[in-house]
Amino acid sequence: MLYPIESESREVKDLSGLWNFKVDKEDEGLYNKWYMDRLKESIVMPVPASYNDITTDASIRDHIGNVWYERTFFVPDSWRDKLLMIRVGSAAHHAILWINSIEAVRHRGGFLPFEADISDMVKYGEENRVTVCVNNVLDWTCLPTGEIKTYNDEKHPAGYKVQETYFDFYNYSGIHRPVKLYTTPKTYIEDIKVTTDICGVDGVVKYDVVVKGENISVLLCLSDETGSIVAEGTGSSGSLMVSNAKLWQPGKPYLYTLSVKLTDTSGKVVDVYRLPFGIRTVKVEGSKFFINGVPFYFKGFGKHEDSDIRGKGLDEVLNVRDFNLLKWIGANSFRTSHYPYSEEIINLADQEGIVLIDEAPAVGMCLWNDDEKIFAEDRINANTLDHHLQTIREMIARDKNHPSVVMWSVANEAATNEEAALPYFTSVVNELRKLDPSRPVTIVHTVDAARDKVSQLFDVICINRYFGWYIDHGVTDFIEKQMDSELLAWHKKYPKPIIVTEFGADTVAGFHQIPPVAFTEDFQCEFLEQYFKSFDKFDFVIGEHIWAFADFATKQGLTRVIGNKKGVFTRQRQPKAAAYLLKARWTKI
Ligand code: GCB
Repeated sequence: MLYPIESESREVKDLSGLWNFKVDKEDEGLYNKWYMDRLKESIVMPVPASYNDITTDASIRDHIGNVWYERTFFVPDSWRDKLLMIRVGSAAHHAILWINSIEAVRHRGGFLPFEADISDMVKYGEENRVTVCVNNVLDWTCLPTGEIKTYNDEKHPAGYKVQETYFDFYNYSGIHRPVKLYTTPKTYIEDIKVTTDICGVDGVVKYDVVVKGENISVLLCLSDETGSIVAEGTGSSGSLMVSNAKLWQPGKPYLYTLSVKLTDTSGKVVDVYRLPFGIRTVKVEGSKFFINGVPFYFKGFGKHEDSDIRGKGLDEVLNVRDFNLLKWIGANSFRTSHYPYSEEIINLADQEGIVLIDEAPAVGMCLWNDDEKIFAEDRINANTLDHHLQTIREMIARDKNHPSVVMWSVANEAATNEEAALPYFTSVVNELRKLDPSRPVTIVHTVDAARDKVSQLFDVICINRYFGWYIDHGVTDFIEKQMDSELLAWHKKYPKPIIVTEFGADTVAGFHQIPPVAFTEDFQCEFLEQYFKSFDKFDFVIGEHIWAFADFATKQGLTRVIGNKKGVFTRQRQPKAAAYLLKARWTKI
């Protein structure tokens, strides 16, 4: 799936802005066909943004079910002989979209784009209407998984409903990423796939172009950052050589552009798409992770798409700030915990040379209770797996060409100690490797090595550990020892590279105490230092990702005082004391 761009043959119209919005409190909109007409008694709502924190009304923030968005747009007459697509960057979590009352597309899953050909639904040279019904209910048939709990007891109003989630971030909802209209010619480039290799000092660029239409020739032209042409070719698949290639390297990115042109039998150019990409290789060998043949050590964070007021809505200002902070602190990577982030963020990572572990939205697959199974007929079952496989396909379709994406993560903290987790993740990993044999695959663990049943499927082991926080809370003295024995146990069972993808302590900015106690900035520093003592002993530890980059919103809970405070930066993206400690460490490694 290609990102919508402009070219001499393509136009893009961004429908971001203020839309009409209505909460479907009685769940009647579908039944009463609200999409047939303008929404009545709507309020104004920005797109892209989560709707939860924008109004002052708790019943909107906490609504479980459908909400409706609507706006009008104009389609110029000049688009009449083109293909017109509508593309939603993401809508959390499920959506149905109508154009002028005609259903154009439905989609399940809140973190990946979907699109539809609406050429035959719009009125050219006139005003049109787009209506989107967005639903935020999570159940066992989708990712992330969740369940609705309904109370029928004397302590609650009859039928009182709660959306139960098993993950630790606020269930922000709404249209989170831009809605765009884009045109292509009727004969067009539907997809491009690029994989790269290095041969001595040269780069090898293998490409596959999917074309919609017949009697068409495909021309390829590869140019460097100065715009100079470095290779040319023809045909819908093949490979191009770039002599003396400049590699895409962590911290030193270099992007080439592959221009794909379609010409008709008379030689006239029909469609043009320019794809930025980097030449680089990734490989796991022994207990090392190589980028371009050089061992790579992951320094960075688990993050969230999260900020004040706009929740999970795309915010380019915030994103650029985040990348500036990552560079300032000496980080080279992050994990898109716990779902695929916006394409705009991944584009930034390509441009800024930040390495990504791209994670599927499979989070909360653990009940933290040994007496109950989550991989079970009435919970994570064949329907969940179908959706997981679909999500993997969509994630790879979207992100396959990004040099910054060096590894896929199939899930965060699943109950991989359960028997049924093995066939489940075997299917997921098989699908992933079939679609993309070029990248290593990982899973992020909470279980311990002795109980894990799935890690033989993966190239890299990722573990999240909270010694001194959820275990022996407030005690930093044994962290090093606890971490040592944990790492050695994993290494003994699976001699593979290990990244510690989470370790962190809630820290309220401005709290200080000496000797340190939990929740102070002093404690966060002392805590992190103990982990580093352990990591630095083992050469199979190939990375440290602190939880978390910044403070973020969670559901309300006894352990969360207005959100999770494990950020090294505040939610407003200002440093806590630990940021200086990390900067000192990471600029040296
Ligand atoms: C974890 C989860 C992460 C939580 C974190 C915490 O293990 O992967 O989503 O936010 O712990 O702070 O509890």
